[in-house]
Amino acid sequence: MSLSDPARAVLESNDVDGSSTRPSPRLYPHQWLWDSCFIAVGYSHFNVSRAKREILSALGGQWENGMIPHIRFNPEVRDYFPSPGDWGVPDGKMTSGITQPPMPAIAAWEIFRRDRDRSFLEKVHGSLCSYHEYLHSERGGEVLFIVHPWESGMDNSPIFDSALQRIEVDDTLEYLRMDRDLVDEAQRPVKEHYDRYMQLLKTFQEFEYDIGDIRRNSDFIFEDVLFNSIWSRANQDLARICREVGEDGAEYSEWCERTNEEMARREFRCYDAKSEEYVEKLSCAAIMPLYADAVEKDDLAGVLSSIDALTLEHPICSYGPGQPEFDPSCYWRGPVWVNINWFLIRGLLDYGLNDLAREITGKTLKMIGENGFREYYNPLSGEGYGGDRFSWTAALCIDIEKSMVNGI
Ligand code: 2M8
Repeated sequence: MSLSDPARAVLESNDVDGSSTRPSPRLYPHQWLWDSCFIAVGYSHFNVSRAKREILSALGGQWENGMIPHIRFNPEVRDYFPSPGDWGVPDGKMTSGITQPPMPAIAAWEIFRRDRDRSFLEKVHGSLCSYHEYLHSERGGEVLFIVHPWESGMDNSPIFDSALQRIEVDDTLEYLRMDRDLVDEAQRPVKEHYDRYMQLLKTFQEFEYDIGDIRRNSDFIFEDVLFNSIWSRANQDLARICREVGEDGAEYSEWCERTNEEMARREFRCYDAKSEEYVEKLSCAAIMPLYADAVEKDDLAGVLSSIDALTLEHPICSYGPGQPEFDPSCYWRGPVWVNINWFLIRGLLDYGLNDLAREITGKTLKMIGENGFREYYNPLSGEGYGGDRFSWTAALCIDIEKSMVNGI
């Protein structure tokens, strides 16, 4: 039985106002950047104008300096933490003060592939370019740094543990978490992590969101392979968008090349830019260079062995089993996430590794079919955790099912 119909119902039920979607009804009641990009990819298969509105709404939160924030708050919803007040961003904007993996150009290109509507690209092109200019000029150019684990989207991945440990927490820090009341606490980040997430928000406010000052003074400055692989791929797609609207996108293609070269030189390892150490832990970030087209065809052995090491009964783990921090039920410390499987499937197809892509596609759809549209899943049992009726699981399930039908 097709999963696309129930998936579509999930998306429609999480719709807020005809132009933005909650990642999940109670746990995440606002609009998140990369969630909306995945959601738009799903919508592009059955309601392309709704897909466009999702992206336009996410871009609507863009700051004057080009940064696109990772959350756009719905002013009518009060029960999510941290609230706009906790972020204290300049000019009282109703957004967070950090970004997320730079997916908008990728989503815009996916939408264009469905209906070839150039006027949509013309509408988003300026905003996408200024976002990429911001990332390039403010976040390090070739390989970008992130200033908070939330920017990676893989919030409590053990790859961030030692960088976070450096952060000293004020005695006066006080906050109330909502997520503990909604899902099992054991499946969420621990207090030690939340303290540090919140301490970073205080640092941002202390430096009035000036990224230069934050770069010099904050204890968390991290160069993540997932974020950078998406950055690379987004530059490829932005170059294509530029060509469609009659502009020269060569600069973005060059940025993509340089990021890929530098990631390869670093053997695709994440880098703690504060301690100046490579992170040797295996996480799902390791598969992302495939999606960025950053791996030479002759050098595929390394990434294939990472895929193998991340594969249990239900592929693929967000963090490698066998390492001490692996936990099959805790958020980004082991569970399967459908967006990561989607990147992997796309990357494998781009490299012509169709058998493995087909195998992972089949297992992903089976896992969703048996366990529902959950936020994340146990890689051993397939049990679903976290938010239910999770939007990006539904959206990407539609896309994955389509690629299956189209004959991989
Ligand atoms: C999770 O992150 C938010 C903070 O941004 C949270 O824990 O409350 C992450 O899984 C992130 O990748 C995702 O975009 C967000 C909404 O689904 O939830």
